[in-house]
Amino acid sequence: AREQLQAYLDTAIALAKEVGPVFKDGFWRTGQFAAGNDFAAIDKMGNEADCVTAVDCHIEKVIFSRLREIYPEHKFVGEETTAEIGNEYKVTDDPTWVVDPVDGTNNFVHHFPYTGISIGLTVNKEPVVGVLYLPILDELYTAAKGLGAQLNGQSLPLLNSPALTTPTALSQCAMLSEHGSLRSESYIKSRFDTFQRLLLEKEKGGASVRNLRITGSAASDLALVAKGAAEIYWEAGPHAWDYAAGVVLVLESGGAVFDGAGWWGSSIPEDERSLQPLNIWKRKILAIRHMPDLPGKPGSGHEIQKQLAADV
Ligand code: LIP
Repeated sequence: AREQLQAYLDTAIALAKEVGPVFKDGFWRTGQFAAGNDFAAIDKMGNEADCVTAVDCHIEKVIFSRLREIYPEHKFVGEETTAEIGNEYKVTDDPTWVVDPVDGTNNFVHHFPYTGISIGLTVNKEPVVGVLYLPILDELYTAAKGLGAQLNGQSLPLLNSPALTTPTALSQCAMLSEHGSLRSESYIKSRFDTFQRLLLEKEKGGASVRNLRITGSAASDLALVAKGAAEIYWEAGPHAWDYAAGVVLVLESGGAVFDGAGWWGSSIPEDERSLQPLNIWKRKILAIRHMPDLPGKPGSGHEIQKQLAADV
């Protein structure tokens, strides 16, 4: 099984590298003002905050056609293919490649560098392989279950000094989140209410995070947690293709992931881990770095979970 996972991982890495040049080239040509040419950003269903580009569609096609050649019996779920067929997909136990050809499309269109190619694989519904390539930042994140996580070949997390990696209070934690692309008052309000709570709770005698960052790419957020550049990522609403690869990066770098039903990760005591496979189709996710000294154990995620209880 180890060899099989390594082979899947190698395939995903080769594919990400193959489409990297198209991504890089398209990054500077694509734009919101490129109307009328091949590189114009197109709104999905009239929502300017949710767009697609020719590069998204091209990369997804290349990745899926290659994967179909190599693994004809596998299943495939991709952001653009799914959009084309009316957002329908089936989740089975079969090996399933879950791909976002351009995660952070808004960033791509605005030339903001946190945008990349996210390739995940689930087996028995469990995410087991994750590759995220951020071509503009020259960062290739790779991970497979039991095989560890790496950034450009270096093991993650990058920081391994206990003093640097283990905050002892929520107020020492940097948090990443996203406000998503839906523009309805209730949706935006619920997210900003949560942000407000997380930043102000200390004023009411509770615990607040140190700061909040929004990169515009869920996959990048998870990679940043895996890397050691932030302690927490939370989002309600992203799709499975936004974070199928990223959760493997977090889990394999020693972090933990909560999907609304339970916790996963080697840093969570075994009897506290969920028995169900991690459900990436739920569109709710909380990922943390390994923080054993944070109050509210086990797994230190409980303290944060308490703050996010209404939302996760
Ligand atoms: C985006 C995510 C982002 C989320 C957006 C959107 P896309 O992915 O990465 O975190 O908040 O709703 O799903 O659509 O740019 O690939």
